[in-house]
Amino acid sequence: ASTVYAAPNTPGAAVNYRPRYDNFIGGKYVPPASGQYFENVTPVTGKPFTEVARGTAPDVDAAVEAGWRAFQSWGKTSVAERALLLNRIADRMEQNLELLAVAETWDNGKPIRETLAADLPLAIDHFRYFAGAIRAQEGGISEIDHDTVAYHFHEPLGVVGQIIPWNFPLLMATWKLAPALAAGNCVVLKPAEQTPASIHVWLDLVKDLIPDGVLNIVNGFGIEAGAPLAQHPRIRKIAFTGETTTGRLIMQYATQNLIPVTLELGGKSPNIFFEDVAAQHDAFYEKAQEGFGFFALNQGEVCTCPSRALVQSSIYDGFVSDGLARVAGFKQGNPLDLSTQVGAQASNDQLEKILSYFDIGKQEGARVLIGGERADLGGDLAGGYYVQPTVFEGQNKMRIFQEEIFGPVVALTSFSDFDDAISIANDTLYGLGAGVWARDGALQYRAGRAIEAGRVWTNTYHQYPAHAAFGGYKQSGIGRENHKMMLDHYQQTKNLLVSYAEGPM
Ligand code: TXE
Repeated sequence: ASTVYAAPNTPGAAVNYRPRYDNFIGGKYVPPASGQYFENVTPVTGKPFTEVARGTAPDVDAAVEAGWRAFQSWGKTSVAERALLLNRIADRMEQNLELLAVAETWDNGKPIRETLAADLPLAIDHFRYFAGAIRAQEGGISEIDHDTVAYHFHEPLGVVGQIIPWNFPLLMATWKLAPALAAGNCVVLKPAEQTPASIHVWLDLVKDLIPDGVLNIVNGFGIEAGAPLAQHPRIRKIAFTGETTTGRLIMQYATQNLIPVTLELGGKSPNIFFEDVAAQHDAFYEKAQEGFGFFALNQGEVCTCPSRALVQSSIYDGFVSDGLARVAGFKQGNPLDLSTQVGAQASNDQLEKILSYFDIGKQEGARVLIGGERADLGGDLAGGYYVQPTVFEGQNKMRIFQEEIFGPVVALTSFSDFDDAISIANDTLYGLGAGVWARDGALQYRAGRAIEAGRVWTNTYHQYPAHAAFGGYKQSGIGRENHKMMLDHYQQTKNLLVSYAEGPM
């Protein structure tokens, strides 16, 4: 018998949502200026479970002001104090892992085995990593001449804006929050309107640890709350994760105030299987097969989803038929069931977008090798947003190969040789992730260097350690997340140029 976690707000539940969440400004929950709230729906059943403040420009103003008030002291705290805050947040999360995992699964639809094993542990480690990174950071001194010294200090930016997507609500918030707070900034954060609730469950757990105004949360829609935040004349930086077209808008907003932007945008990542993978049907071959199946991880709602599979023609038939058998074995079902591997898409809009790409793929002549329909799981789940893991076979000029679908869908094609593989891989607007599978070391290296993407996994995929740089080439974004180099995006350099000479210059 498998373990099924109780749904929130039912007997035995690990977490109970409040019926309503306000904005969080200056250390307090504050009703929205509009007086309006919007429903938050769980993708597991398609039913509303709480309501959330519908924030607008006046709420953003109040949050930015609260941030600046807090910055007067937070910006001058010792690195030890900031590291301690991050470590305490991590500890609190670890003590409440199950609660947070159930909250995240309910809000987003992703399987509980993922939230327990990946989303939450990665988020916890992220806080710990930046607690360590900030303590180890050092400035620099340039000796200009015997009596003259240039000191270089890292100073925080001030109040920064952060706009979060719905595919990894807690982890994406953590990716942005941990470095920003470590560097001494205050934050105004806007969660995605599809998944605002788990962040409030998290906030309820940690808010007593955070000085008032250091973290402010304004809920709401992109145009009503996100745009006023990104355009606010008093924020010093905007960080965004979401669609490439929205990223373009964010950059335009940022030009109004000439502030830096970091953008984490879409992808159409190639996953390339060279022929030596199938030289033996051993553990390595199984690992490569697992890598092929990763397109369905997190229901494909990952910016680095390996959504294009490129398999060398000499091994194509056998490799693909083994891959399809694996996909057929994926267990799709109730996301709160510990044995479920594929859960629900995060929203009805996303479900409809994926279904429309099923039609597009079929119309442009791609062949459905498996899946290709909405999944009807019946019972309580009948109203949820479930899609069959799907493999399309076609060629790289098709829209299903060029446009981000953000579902458990892979577009599969073959290649003849190395040059063909690289030219297909790079024939895309995007450049976020890629996978290379090969036994030959020189082949791995040459492919990794030739692919235009910020992260090339080699003989692995979907690993997200805190200390490996992550970010896009081409239209997949600007800047990096993770790794201590991320601190550069949240700090500015103060140079003190001092003469200790007694006499005239
Ligand atoms: O994204 P948006 P959506 C891709 C994925 C998905 C598609 C659409 O392909 O199907 O984008 O998703 C806020 N000013 N990704 O429409 O609009 C919005 O409220 C300021 C890839 O949800 O980019 C939310 O908080 N903010 C991706 C956030 O931006 C605005 C993750 C993301 O929403 C805004 C998510 C505006 N004008 C979607 N408009 C990834 N890279 O992982 C929207 N927002």
